[in-house]
Amino acid sequence: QRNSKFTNLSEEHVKYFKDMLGSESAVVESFSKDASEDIEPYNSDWMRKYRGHAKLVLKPATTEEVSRILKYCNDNMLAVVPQGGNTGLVGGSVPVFDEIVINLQRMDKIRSFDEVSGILVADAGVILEVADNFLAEKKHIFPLDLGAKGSCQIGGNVATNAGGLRLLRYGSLHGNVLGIEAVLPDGTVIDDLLELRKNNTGYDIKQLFIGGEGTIGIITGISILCPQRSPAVNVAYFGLESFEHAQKAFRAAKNQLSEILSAFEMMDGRTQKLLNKATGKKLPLEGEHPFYCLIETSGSNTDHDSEKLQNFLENVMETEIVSDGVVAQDQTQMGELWSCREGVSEALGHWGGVYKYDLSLPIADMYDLVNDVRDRLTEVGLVGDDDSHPVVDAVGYGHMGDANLHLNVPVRRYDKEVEKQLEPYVYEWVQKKNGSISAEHGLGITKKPYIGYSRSDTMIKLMKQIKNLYDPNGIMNPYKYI
Ligand code: FAD
Ligand code: 2HG
Ligand code: ZN
Repeated sequence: QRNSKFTNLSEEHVKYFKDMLGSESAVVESFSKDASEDIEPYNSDWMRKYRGHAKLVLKPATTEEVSRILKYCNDNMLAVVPQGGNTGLVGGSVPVFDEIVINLQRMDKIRSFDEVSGILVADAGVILEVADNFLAEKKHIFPLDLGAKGSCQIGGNVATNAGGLRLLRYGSLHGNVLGIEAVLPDGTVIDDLLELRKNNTGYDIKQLFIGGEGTIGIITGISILCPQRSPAVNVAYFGLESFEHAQKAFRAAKNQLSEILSAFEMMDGRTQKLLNKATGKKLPLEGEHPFYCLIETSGSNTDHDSEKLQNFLENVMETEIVSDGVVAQDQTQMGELWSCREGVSEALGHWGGVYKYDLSLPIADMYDLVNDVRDRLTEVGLVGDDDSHPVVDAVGYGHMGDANLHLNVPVRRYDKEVEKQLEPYVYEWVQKKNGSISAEHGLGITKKPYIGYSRSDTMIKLMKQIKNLYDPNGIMNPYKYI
């Protein structure tokens, strides 16, 4: 149900925004029929699972413009949805009804970089890969990396508190983001773009925006601590006999590679098989293995790292922890090995749709859920190789180093019967293990009804109080989060 407290957009509103933003490219609208196709990409999400009905997209180029837009929307009860690269996986970045999309893509400037402290200050709309390439030239690295780096924006990353492939090494954005510039719905600019590692002067309000998913304000700039880029990087890819072997490999990697270990990712054999089926990509190892791991090391001394990695490899082969493995010999091979992990999310969409569950679970129990879900779907005859079965398979992969499982159920079509088998079953399973129903993707619209499986009534009440305090009219990304 569209909330009737929100005003319907009128020609007069559109004219106001056009006059304010001036530039043609800053406003996309579908009041005139020929513009309706242009607005389509802003109305549908990366998974093509959600479709909104926005008639207006605004692309401010400055914080001042964001402030004026939000103040006008708040005064006129016009609902809005902040949008970055629109790569989010919980339907948070697209409108549900006719909310105005405020897209940050024109706010794309690096503001400053301090080579001594490693602190980067940049507009929220800078693409993650652009930021990382800029930092590479300065021998630094963005402390976050993920498969959507070519499209997602650093503001979107902060708004979702994205985890990704480097969290094991560099920690979460809650620690790395040092300052935030954001605009509240009433137009107030929060200028907290500090470049300090330490600042114990009261509540750390920026933390509310990290993972706030655009529900209390729009992030327009961030300052972030960026580590030195490691000159020696190695990537290895292993085949393993069982999930127990994967756990042993993780322990061995922590033990023996210790400070140079920068990623430890897990993919089950079914994931890799489907990647191959969907993309035709040849897998790095001969034969099939029930599990695969990808390990990355990053350090400052090539000889030292190579020796450590060599010893580790010898050890895990001798002790039969891993069955087979390959180490990348150059940059191209590193990219090849990484693509076996980074390409998974997109490949699994090949059959038509994917039910995605992004979960934090105790590592030891993590994979049992994938088996249980597959058994459950198989028992009721929903899984099969041909078109008469909606489900292709149930697979598991993820950031094993962070105890973060991605349970994916690729389907030929979204199907109520499949959904009924999966939900709330998966959420109840996770709750029993004291896990989290959203490890890194956020709540958006997908997880909103299920927050109670991971948060107590008291916590939810406090969250609602925060929402009401910052956004009393409720115009910011309505129908989502809580
Ligand atoms: P959007 O999708 O545009 O927006 C996401 C949410 O943030 C929405 O609620 C939106 O309203 C809000 N928002 C966006 N910008 C702002 C802003 N400036 N101010 C306030 N709110 C804002 N996530 C992980 O954590 N780890 C991964 O490894 C990972 N891998 C991925 C791989 C692929 C192939 C894809 C498609 C996605 C992946 N993601 C991953 C999901 C991840 O959340 C997003 O990719 C990314 O963080 C979102 O950035 P975005 O700019 O696309 O934001
Ligand atoms: C990843 O780690 C992303 O690849 C996406 O977080 C996971 O698509 C998914 O379920
Ligand atoms: Zn992930």
